[in-house]
Parts: sequence; C-alpha cells; structure tokens
Amino acid sequence: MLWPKILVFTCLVLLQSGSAVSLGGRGYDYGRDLEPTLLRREDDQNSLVQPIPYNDTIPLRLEIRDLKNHNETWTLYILAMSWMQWMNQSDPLSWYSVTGIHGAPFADYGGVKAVPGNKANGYCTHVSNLFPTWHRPYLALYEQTIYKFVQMIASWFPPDRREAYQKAAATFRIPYWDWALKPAPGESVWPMFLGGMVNIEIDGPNGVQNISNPLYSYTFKPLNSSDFDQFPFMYWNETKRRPQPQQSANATSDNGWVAQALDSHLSSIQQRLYTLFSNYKDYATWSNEAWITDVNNASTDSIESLHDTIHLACGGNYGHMAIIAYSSFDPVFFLHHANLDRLFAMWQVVHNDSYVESMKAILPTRTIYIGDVQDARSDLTPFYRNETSFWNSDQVRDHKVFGYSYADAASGNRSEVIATINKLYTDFSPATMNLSATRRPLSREMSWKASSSGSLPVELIMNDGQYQEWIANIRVNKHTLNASFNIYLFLGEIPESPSEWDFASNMAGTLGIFAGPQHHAGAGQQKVSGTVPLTSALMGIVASGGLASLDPRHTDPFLRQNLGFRIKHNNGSMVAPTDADGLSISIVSSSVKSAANEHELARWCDVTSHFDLY
Ligand SMILES: *[C@@H]1O[C@H](CO)[C@@H](O)[C@H](O)[C@H]1NC(C)=O
Ligand SMILES: *[C@@H]1O[C@H](CO)[C@@H](O)[C@H](O)[C@H]1NC(C)=O
Ligand SMILES: *[C@@H]1O[C@H](CO)[C@@H](O)[C@H](O)[C@H]1NC(C)=O
Ligand SMILES: *[C@@H]1O[C@H](CO)[C@@H](O)[C@H](O)[C@H]1NC(C)=O
Ligand SMILES: *[C@@H]1O[C@H](CO)[C@@H](O)[C@H](O)[C@H]1NC(C)=O
Ligand SMILES: *[C@@H]1O[C@H](CO)[C@@H](O)[C@H](O)[C@H]1NC(C)=O
Ligand SMILES: *[C@@H]1O[C@H](CO)[C@@H](O)[C@H](O)[C@H]1NC(C)=O
Ligand SMILES: *[C@@H]1O[C@H](CO)[C@@H](O)[C@H](O)[C@H]1NC(C)=O
Ligand SMILES: *[C@@H]1O[C@H](CO)[C@@H](O)[C@H](O)[C@H]1NC(C)=O
Ligand SMILES: *[C@@H]1O[C@H](CO)[C@@H](O)[C@H](O)[C@H]1NC(C)=O
Ligand SMILES: *[C@@H]1O[C@H](CO)[C@@H](O)[C@H](O)[C@H]1NC(C)=O
Ligand SMILES: *[C@@H]1O[C@H](CO)[C@@H](O)[C@H](O)[C@H]1NC(C)=O
Ligand SMILES: [Cu+2]
Repeated sequence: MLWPKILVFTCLVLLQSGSAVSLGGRGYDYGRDLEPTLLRREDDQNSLVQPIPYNDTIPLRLEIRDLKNHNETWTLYILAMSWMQWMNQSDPLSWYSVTGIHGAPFADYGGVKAVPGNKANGYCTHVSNLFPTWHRPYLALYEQTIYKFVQMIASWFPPDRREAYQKAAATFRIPYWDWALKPAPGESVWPMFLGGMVNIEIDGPNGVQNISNPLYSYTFKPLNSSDFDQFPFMYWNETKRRPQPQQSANATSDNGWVAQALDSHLSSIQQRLYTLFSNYKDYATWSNEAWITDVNNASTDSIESLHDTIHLACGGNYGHMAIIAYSSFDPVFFLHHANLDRLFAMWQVVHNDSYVESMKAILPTRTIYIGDVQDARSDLTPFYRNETSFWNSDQVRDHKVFGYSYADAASGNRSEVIATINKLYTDFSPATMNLSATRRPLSREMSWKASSSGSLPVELIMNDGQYQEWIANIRVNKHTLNASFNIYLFLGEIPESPSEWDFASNMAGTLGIFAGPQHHAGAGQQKVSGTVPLTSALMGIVASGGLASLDPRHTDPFLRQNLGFRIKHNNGSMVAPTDADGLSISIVSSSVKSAANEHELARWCDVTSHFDLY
C-alpha cells in the first residue's frame, strides 16, 4: 500500500468565508464573496440539539466507503467538513468549537458553565455509565452542524446541477467508519482517503479543484499553544497520527503505520466485538471500562475499552487520537464515534431490556464531580433539548429521536440484527463455523490470523457444535503511568525491541489503555479492565500443527508454557510490570455453543479460570 509519509502543503490565500487565514493547506474557492450567507442569529444556539426533519423513511448514516460511492453526497460531505474546519475558531459552529466540547481547550459551550473546581475538564464522560449515551447527542450536534453547511453548499451549485445536490442534501446524514469490518481483498481497514491523501480533488459549485483533505488532518486556524500545553502539541499546527520522529516539534504523520496497526489488530478487535454482542447482556458491564467486581470473570471487557484500542491505533504514540483531551480534533474521531453509536444501537436491539443504571462518577467532567451519582435521568451537558433542559439518557434511548438511523439497526428486528452481526463480525471466530460447515464445504474463507498454512479441520475446533474460547482478562490502574499505554500478549519468543511488537507475527493481541496527565483534573487511581482474545491466534497454531486442539487439556499447558506479555508506554519505551500499578492478567476459557442458525448468536457457558499470567 502506498502511504505517503511526507506532508506537502501549498500555502494559498483563501477566499472562503471571508475570514480564512493562510496557514498551510487550502479550502475550496467558491469564486465569490459568501460571507453574508454564513451566520444567522439562531446559530448562536447550536447547543440546542434538535432532530433533523425528514419525510417518509428515516435517513441513514452510511459507512464512509459506501457514502463515497454517492458522488453528490460525498462532494457535499467533503466540502462541509472543509468549510467547518476553515471557520473562525470563535464561531460556535466551527470545527474548533464543536470538537472542543469533548476536552481541550476546556471552554464553556452554549453558556453551560463549569462547576467550581472543574474548569480544567471537557464535558465528555469516560469510565462512566453515560459513555455511550453522552456521545449520542454529541454526534447529533455535530450532525446538525454539518447538515446546515451541506444545505448551504448545495444551494450554491449552478442551476443545472443544483437539483441533484439539493436532493442528496435533503437526506444527508454523517457517515461512520466500521473499523471491525474485514476490508475488501487488497485493501486496508484504514481507507486511503482517510490516511493516504493530503489533498483531495472535488467537483464543487465552482468546478473541479484540489483542496486540503479535511479527513486527513485538521489544521488549527490558528493554533493557540496555551490550549495544547503538552510538548510537542504546542508546536503542531495540525492534528497528527503516529507522529514521527517521536516527540519532535517537526514530526509528521505516519498513516502507513496506522493502517498496518489496524489491519494487524483486526482479528482481536472483531473477536472482542462479537463477544460484546453475544456474552455481555448487561448495559452496566457492556458500556464502560470501570472495573466492576465480577465473581464470574466473564465481563472484563466493555465497548469503551474496545473503543480505547481504536483511539490508540489511530493516534499511535502521542498522536492526537491517543490523548483523550485532544482526540476529538482529529477528523477520524466522529467517524469512529458514529460507528460506536451504531454498535450501541445494534446492541440495544439485541439486549433491549437493559439500560443505564445508576453509578457513581469515577472521573470528573466539566459539570460532574467524582462520586456524583449518574443515572438515566442525569443531564447530558451541554446538549440542550429545549431552552431550559438538557437531554438525558432515557430521552436518547431510541436514537431515531434525532432523525437518523443505520441500515444495520433501523428495523429494530432482533433476529435480523443478529444475522447481520453473524455475517459481519465472525471472520476470526468459530462462532458460526458449524453453521457454515453445514451449508458450504469446509473451505470457508476464514482468515485465521496466523495461518496462511491451509485449512483447519472443523473437528479439531468443534465438538458437537461446541468450542472453547480463550481470553486474557486484564485489569490495571488507568492513570498508573499518567499516559496512555499498551499491553501486548505474545505466543512464543518476544522480540527484543518495543518497536517490533506491534507487527510481530506471534503477537496475539494488545489492549490499549487510553489515559493521560491532564484530561481529568483531580482523578485518582481507578481500576479499568479489558480483554485480549486468544482464540483466533490459537486456531492458527492448531491449523499449523503446533497445538492439538482448543481443549483445555491441550491449550492450558500450551499457554502456561508459551504465553508472555510486555507493556509499552505511549512514548515507545518498555515499562516493567512492577511499575504498572494494579496490573493483573488472568487466563480464562469458556465453552461456547456455536450459532445453530443465522438468527442466533453463539451462546457462552460459564467461564473457567486457568492461571494468572501476572
Ligand atoms: C474571529 O472572530 C473574532 C471574534 O469575532 C475576531 O475578533 C477575530 O478577528 C476573527 N479571527 C479571524 C482570523 O478572522
Ligand atoms: C419534505 O417534503 C416537502 C414537500 O415535498 C419539501 O418541501 C421538504 O423540503 C421535504 N423535506 C425534507 C427534509 O426532505
Ligand atoms: C462518480 O464519480 C466517479 C469518480 O469521480 C466517476 O467515475 C463516476 O462516473 C461518477 N458516477 C456518477 C453516477 O456520476
Ligand atoms: C489535482 O491533483 C492531482 C494530483 O496532483 C492532479 O492529477 C489533478 O490534475 C489536480 N486537479 C486539478 C483540478 O488541479
Ligand atoms: C489562548 O488560550 C488562552 C487559554 O485558554 C486564552 O487565555 C487566550 O485568550 C487564547 N488566545 C487567543 C489569541 O485566543
Ligand atoms: C505553525 O504556525 C505558526 C504560525 O503561523 C508558524 O510560526 C510556525 O512555524 C508553524 N509551525 C510549524 C511546525 O509549521
Ligand atoms: C526535524 O527532524 C529531523 C529528523 O527527522 C531533525 O534532524 C531536525 O533537526 C528536526 N528539526 C527541528 C527544527 O527540530
Ligand atoms: C476469577 O479469577 C480469579 C483470578 O484472577 C480467581 O482467583 C477466581 O477464582 C476466579 N473466579 C471464578 C469464579 O472462577
Ligand atoms: C424487546 O424485544 C422483544 C422482542 O423483539 C419485544 O417483544 C419487547 O417488547 C422489546 N422490549 C422493549 C423494552 O422494547
Ligand atoms: C423543556 O422540557 C422539560 C422536560 O420535558 C419541560 O418540563 C419544560 O417545560 C420544557 N421547557 C420549555 C421552555 O419548553
Ligand atoms: C424479523 O425478521 C425475521 C427474519 O427476517 C422475520 O421472519 C420476522 O417476521 C421479523 N419480525 C418482525 C416482528 O417483523
Ligand atoms: C453442529 O451442531 C450440531 C448440534 O447443534 C452437532 O450435532 C453437529 O455435530 C455440529 N457440527 C459440527 C461440524 O460440529
Ligand atoms: Cu472516543
């Protein structure tokens, strides 16, 4: 894959919105003075989040690779993103203001004031029962903003093209990026237009032009270094992914590494996702990474912990996405979170009887103190539902309240959503193996991580429709290093240099812990938990003859002998396990009944504890 590592910016003076500055990169030249059309009084109230109206069927948020095939929609999306990014940062509709709600610059939005003592926080809720629900109105606010620009830009097309663009604009909704989907052969999980194109050619109202790709990075207009006071962020005029050289003021993004990281973690990511759908029935354990005492050792993972792993893969060491308070400025943030919102909607259809229960806040936000009890009626600030009150989790339980849906959740039909989950997310799991074996010959195109070495006889994995899942349950204090870090599991000899860990062929999986020094002022030590699935890596070893079966009598001794781990700090250095406060890694297995038909998920039996790796 051809991933350019060097950024080349053309510095040109901008016409757009009349207030743009030439700080590198360029926006679209509409060829006329557009300033008067821009701001209306009502846009000052952007914190009022309202449903986007529609006629007939509810408009869908599309997967971004699908949206790209709709030419008018794609053009409007890119132009609207670019417009938002070029706006004056003090404007409440600007990229800077909207993304700034999450963390830095730690400013009030929509007049919603910080509670005393919590000014050094954004509004986002992490390690919290509100993690999935807070991001829902946040995405809706972002969507209503982009939608406004899309309508405006569509109206600027010349009369002969206008109708087609206005038609596309009427049902426009933001896209999502499915990082758990196995890409088409020869392609990366990380689409070229997200990470491989500094500039993008767009056929807008004023003809074909090359503009700075608004999906590649966001360029501050301008950077206020006191808002990003961590070195070297205070020098970076644009968002970076896996910046190289590390911790250098003149680092450039290495999107090739991001693509490789996402591709090599896909098996782990997909196995975790399938397990979160099939074995996590309670919202409390599914929703967030706070470690909840779990006598059964069966619910150590969470959608939030999986989400952290994506943040760290996109950011690499010290990129914006890897820092909670800076992550939202990277254009991939909303694509990632729209996917999470979709997975949330799908999970809700499957487990529709479980929802937000009260829980004490573990981290502070701009409006929440540590220890404040949060429940389904707690305010999701700063998102107003009407002039006097905020949205709460109960009110956003049905995502359709905001006027959008997803093809994979819109029907609300449980058996259809399960069929979709079985279809999309079992490339690396035996969960549907029995099912396909009965329908197709054994040569199902399964992509076992470690096996290019031929087919895997089903009877080595399945016994009467049952198989074994193997998982490493990990707990650690989130802020133990005051930085994000990764825990890697290996089968066999561990490469010496930390730089080789990510792509080592015997790396079984990694758990990313998303943390940082100043995201949540006043946060104490708190335990978080997550998992690294081992099943797919073990199947690869079974396929190549290194292990007789997944049965505990073979696999338990194999893992005791071969499983090892390492910890890597966000700065790329190795961390001794003794320096990771509260660390525990324990190996468990469960017997799982594979799906009997496409409308059923695999069913998990009780979890058995085997041994503690640490
Ligand atoms: C942005 O808007 C603020 C407030 O209206 C104004 O003072 C400032 O000059 C504007 N900045 C630019 C670059 O136009
Ligand atoms: C709904 O239909 C009416 C009447 O055809 C039209 O004026 C309006 O623009 C449509 N709205 C949307 C969001 O499609
Ligand atoms: C969409 O755009 C692509 C490439 O820009 C072009 O090849 C294709 O013909 C367009 N499709 C339609 C339906 O306009
Ligand atoms: C945009 O850039 C590409 C690649 O540099 C070039 O081939 C193309 O002609 C450019 N298009 C325009 C309209 O300048
Ligand atoms: C930069 O940020 C600091 C701290 O948030 C603020 O006091 C200052 O006014 C900002 N400067 C500009 C030019 O916006
Ligand atoms: C960032 O922008 C500022 C202001 O335009 C400029 O002085 C500085 O050299 C830029 N930094 C880099 C690393 O490009
Ligand atoms: C920029 O990075 C290169 C290494 O890629 C280094 O040699 C050079 O000294 C750096 N320049 C500055 C101004 O930091
Ligand atoms: C859960 O795991 C711990 C070790 O991490 C073990 O001591 C305990 O017995 C396990 N509980 C069950 C019910 O297996
Ligand atoms: C949950 O789904 C079941 C089966 O699809 C349905 O009968 C039930 O009414 C739903 N419950 C809620 C609270 O939506
Ligand atoms: C806002 O909504 C709340 C809760 O539904 C309601 O009690 C209140 O009267 C509403 N306020 C206005 C101004 O409509
Ligand atoms: C749900 O989908 C299944 C499979 O497509 C279908 O048989 C069933 O009738 C649907 N249920 C409802 C309530 O529409
Ligand atoms: C598939 O499952 C059924 C029971 O549900 C079992 O009888 C059959 O042996 C299984 N097939 C394989 C290949 O394991
Ligand atoms: Cu996030």
